[in-house]
Amino acid sequence: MSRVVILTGAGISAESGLGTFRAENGLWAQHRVEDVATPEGFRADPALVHRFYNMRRAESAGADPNEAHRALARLEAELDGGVTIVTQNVDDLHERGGAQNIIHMHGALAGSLCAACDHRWPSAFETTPADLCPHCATPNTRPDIVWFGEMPYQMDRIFGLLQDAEIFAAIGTSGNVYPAAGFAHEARRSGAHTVELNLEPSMVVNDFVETRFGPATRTVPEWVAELLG
Ligand code: BJW
Repeated sequence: MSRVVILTGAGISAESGLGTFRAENGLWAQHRVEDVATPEGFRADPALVHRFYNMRRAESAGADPNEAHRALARLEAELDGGVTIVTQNVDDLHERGGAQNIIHMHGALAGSLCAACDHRWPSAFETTPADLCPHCATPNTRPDIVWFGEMPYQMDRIFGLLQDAEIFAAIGTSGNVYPAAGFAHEARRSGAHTVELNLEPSMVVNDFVETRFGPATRTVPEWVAELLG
């Protein structure tokens, strides 16, 4: 077995101390999604959006990868090129946990993007609306994050991987946000074994043949150990 595609969401970083989005006390309970995660919100109040992502960058820097991140890195190393992690997360805990083959489909806190010319560059730790784009020199710096209404990154590559996958796993994601929520359906239609690892059933649980419920720091190392036999 050598083609494993793993979709991760906020739940895999929850036990590292990073908040999820849709929990009762989650990020969307504290901030209106329209204000901080849409291009319209950014145009209306760029300072608020910069503050929100500066806070997220600081929280991410203060968090450490957990056993679930490290188990996926082990799987990737031992299956030697057969594993791709497609993460919706904008933190860098997969990288710091030792994984290498990672697609950040919703962007990354580590990146800045020019809203005027689309130039991308490594983000400063703290950003402001006055920051100039190093390419076009206009003050249109925004976080390189995929907001609602925007096209997630590397979709052609991801759909190619889903079509070829032998195993598709979704870890710690609620299945509320498309296109990621449709990946299990796509992979299963193409013949993959689909497995959900989550604290509770997601919105798309019926697209999975196998389910494992519990905290990611327990279920993911167990699942990886079984796969590696
Ligand atoms: C644990 C755990 C533990 C907790 N162990 N588990 C109507 C129908 C269909 C689609 C649409 C529609 N209207 C609009 C759309 C499109 C829209 C969309 O999906 N809207 C929905 C709300 C309906 N999507 C878009 O706009 C996307 N773009 C797009 O569609 O482009 C067009 C296109 C067409 C065709 C093909 C391709 C593209 C863009 C979406 C961008 C999402 N951006 C965000 C914010 C930016 C990132 C950031 O600031 O960090 O990304 S939204 C937010 O949700 C974030 C996340 O990546 C994303 C997913 O959240 P996630 O990770 O699932 O977190 P939670 O909190 O929801 O769930 C946590 C889970 O963990 C739970 O299940 C817990 O149980 C679990 N858990 N602790 C294991 N210890």
